[in-house]
Amino acid sequence: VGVRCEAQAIERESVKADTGSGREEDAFSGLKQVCAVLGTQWGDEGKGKLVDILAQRFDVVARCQGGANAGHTIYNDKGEKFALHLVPSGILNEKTTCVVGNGVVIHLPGFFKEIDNLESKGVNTSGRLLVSDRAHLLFNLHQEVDGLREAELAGQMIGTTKRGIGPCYASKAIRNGIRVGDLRHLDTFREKLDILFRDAAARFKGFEYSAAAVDAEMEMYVKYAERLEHYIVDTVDYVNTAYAEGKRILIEGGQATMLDIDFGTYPFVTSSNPSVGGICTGLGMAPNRLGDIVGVAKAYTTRVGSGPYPTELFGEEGEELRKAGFEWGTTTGRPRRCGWLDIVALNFACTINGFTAINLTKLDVLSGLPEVKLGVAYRTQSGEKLRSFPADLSILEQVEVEYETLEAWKEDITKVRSYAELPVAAQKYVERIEELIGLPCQYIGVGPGRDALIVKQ
Ligand code: 2SA
Ligand code: GDP
Ligand code: MG
Repeated sequence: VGVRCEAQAIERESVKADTGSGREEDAFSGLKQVCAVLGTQWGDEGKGKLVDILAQRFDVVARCQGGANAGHTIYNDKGEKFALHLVPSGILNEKTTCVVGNGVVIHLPGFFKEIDNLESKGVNTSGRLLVSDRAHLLFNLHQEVDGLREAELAGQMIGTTKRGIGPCYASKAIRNGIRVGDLRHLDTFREKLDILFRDAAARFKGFEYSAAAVDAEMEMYVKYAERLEHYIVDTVDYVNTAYAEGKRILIEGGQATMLDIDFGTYPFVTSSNPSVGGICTGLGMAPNRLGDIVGVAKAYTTRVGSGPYPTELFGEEGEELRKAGFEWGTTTGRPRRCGWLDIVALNFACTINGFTAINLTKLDVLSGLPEVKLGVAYRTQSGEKLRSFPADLSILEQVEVEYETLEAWKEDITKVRSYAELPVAAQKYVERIEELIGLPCQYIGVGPGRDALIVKQ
């Protein structure tokens, strides 16, 4: 395995002693004080599951971008399922404090619903959930505008989650957004809301301005302001003080690099930076504090929403993967498009994020297929091999993918817990990926449960 692996091996060796605040030694003891878990593909790689597992070794789990478009499915030890959207996936570990950073956009009705749901399932969130005063509020009107924009785009629609994400980030960028901290100044809050309503009405025929609607929203936010008050903190100060005190911080990415507004398949992307830069801007954490950056990659690929997808499988092949992997959206229930693992896209994500290791997930889903394939290169119509993932969608839409076909395995691997017990064909699949990306697949997922993880030593 290439240069990236060697560098990582040396790094790991040098941090062996840093095992955290007196916790037991385990397979994760080598992780440094700050660790990020980021998506490498088009989302839904299984980031939530890894964050939930790692949360036991961290004091703080933080989200830094996105909003309730994210859907992170996790299972507790009793096998109960939790679908989280805004609340970080560390919430099931009662010793962890969860932070919603400044880069996140927060729909308060949804946020409180999520909290109520967690509480009803016996998860105590009290004092364990902090929200940045700098985070932007996402209003129902942003969701409405999201729907109107999609309708306007007709055949060119992005396929958003319609959770209002793009319009809320647009308000932030155009500087009439309303922040969590503004809930402390209710005297000027209505005026700010009124501007948002008027803006939407001026832009969209289908959006009716009414002072009564502004009043109704205002009434709701007066109540929310009271309920949210004890969650609001300066999370920049909180996270950096925690760091200075030696606390261990885990960062949970939402969406993924190929959906990044700068690096993804623009315009078929989300409106935030799910890649590594989003941590600095969305949490106020300096880049040199990041220790481990784990890239989560599905052993195949999925994409929900529109946009180019070179290794997509259609017809029965795609359907087979969708059923085996249960590939339906956690937030919207939409069927996910499925395809082979795309090494070109994965290498692009490795370059941008500087991953220190990969968590290869859902390897179990490939069991029983007649053969497995890896998309290893893109060629243009004229036969030219591309050096990197192209920005130009007209090129991307026409690339010819070069595949490597590997031997498949029939065995059910969901009970396997050590790398050596994996069928040789599965090992070869993993090792070929490592070779192609020059990084170790240190964690390998073989099922949705917490225990269904192989740590490759
Ligand atoms: P948006 O809503 O503006 O962020 O949509 C823009 C694009 O980003 C994609 N996107 C996602 N892709 C995969 N998973 C996401 N979260 C949910 C999940 C999705 C769901 O965990 O399954 O339930 O449908 C997510 N969030 C945003 C989206 O599909 C658009 O392509
Ligand atoms: P996230 O958005 O990256 O957190 O991923 P999602 O939770 O949206 O989607 C991943 C899905 O795969 C969830 O239903 C997980 O329970 C499930 N999952 C995660 N890892 C594995 C794995 O290794 N094998 C299988 N079969 N399922 C997994
Ligand atoms: Mg998801």
